[in-house]
Amino acid sequence: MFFIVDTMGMCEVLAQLYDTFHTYAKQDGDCETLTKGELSKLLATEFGSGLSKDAEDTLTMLDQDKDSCVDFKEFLSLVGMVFLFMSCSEPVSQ
Ligand SMILES: [Ca+2]
Repeated sequence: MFFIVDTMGMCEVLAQLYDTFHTYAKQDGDCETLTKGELSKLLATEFGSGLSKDAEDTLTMLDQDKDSCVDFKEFLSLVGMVFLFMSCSEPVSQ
């Protein structure tokens, strides 16, 4: 998902993020929020198995309104953290 950002405009990136969120959020019939199970599947599929083991901690961190689910706004916090991590992890070219 994140490797195609370089070739996409901002609107396309947001549309892709929205589509990805809803692909997982709709699995329990409520397409507006991710449950812990849906978040775990999203993390495993989109970020690799390492993060899926921490779904409970990730949900707690993202769940700003404490409703035990992650809405799209809260999901964007995760995306921002991943992009920040990726930008800090890239080697400095000279
Ligand atoms: Ca929430």
